[in-house]
Amino acid sequence: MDLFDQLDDPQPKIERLSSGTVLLRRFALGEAERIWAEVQEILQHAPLMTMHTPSGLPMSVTTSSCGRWGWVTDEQGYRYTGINPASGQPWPAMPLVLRQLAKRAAQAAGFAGFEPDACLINCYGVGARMGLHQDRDERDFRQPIVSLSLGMPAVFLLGGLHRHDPQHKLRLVHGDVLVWGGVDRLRFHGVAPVKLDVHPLLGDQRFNLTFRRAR
Ligand code: MD3
Ligand code: FE
Repeated sequence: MDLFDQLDDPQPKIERLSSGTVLLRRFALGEAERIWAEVQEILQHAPLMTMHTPSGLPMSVTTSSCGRWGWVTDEQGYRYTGINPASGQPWPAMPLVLRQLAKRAAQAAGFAGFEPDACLINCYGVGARMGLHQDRDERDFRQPIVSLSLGMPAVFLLGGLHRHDPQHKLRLVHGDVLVWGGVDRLRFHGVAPVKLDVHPLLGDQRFNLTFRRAR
């Protein structure tokens, strides 16, 4: 697979990368402005925050959540909570346009009946990254994860089921949706430091929304 083929091609295209991993290129492009407006509304009620890993290190990504459950990390560990620790309030509801996008993407990737109850919102400025990790704070690993990229491009690192397995690089651009499930659900993954490539809608930011079934 060529990392930089189809650079900025606006045409939607479905690519199965492995048995449980499907890249829906530009799947959300037509709705991206509406989605971005919803994200900004959510962030009015649940502002982005810098969270700390259980070992006390600040993450370079700032985060918020919407939906019944929100993902948090602090000295007590990684987990989902029903209350935003910054406000003491429940997380904002997951807007219909987001929930339906996630369901349609999961369906298109072969995971019918996906009902997300959590949406983690990650914001990357220039230089922000996410180290190699697995997503294992959810209860049922038979449920897939749907990820939507908005704004500046990023290079996504897709490893295997073991930390030192070889990694593939994948360039994700505005409107791309990636769906993971089945045998790929516990693959290690991360994001390389984001480079400046100003986006017309989001400016010097990259947002990633991950839709999950937490409980
Ligand atoms: C592969 N976020 O929030 S989402 C995360 O771009 C996270 O912000 C990245 O990894 C981001 O946990 C990438 C794509 C993703 C999500 C879950 C996965 C890839 C995955 C679970 C298993 C394998
Ligand atoms: Fe992850």
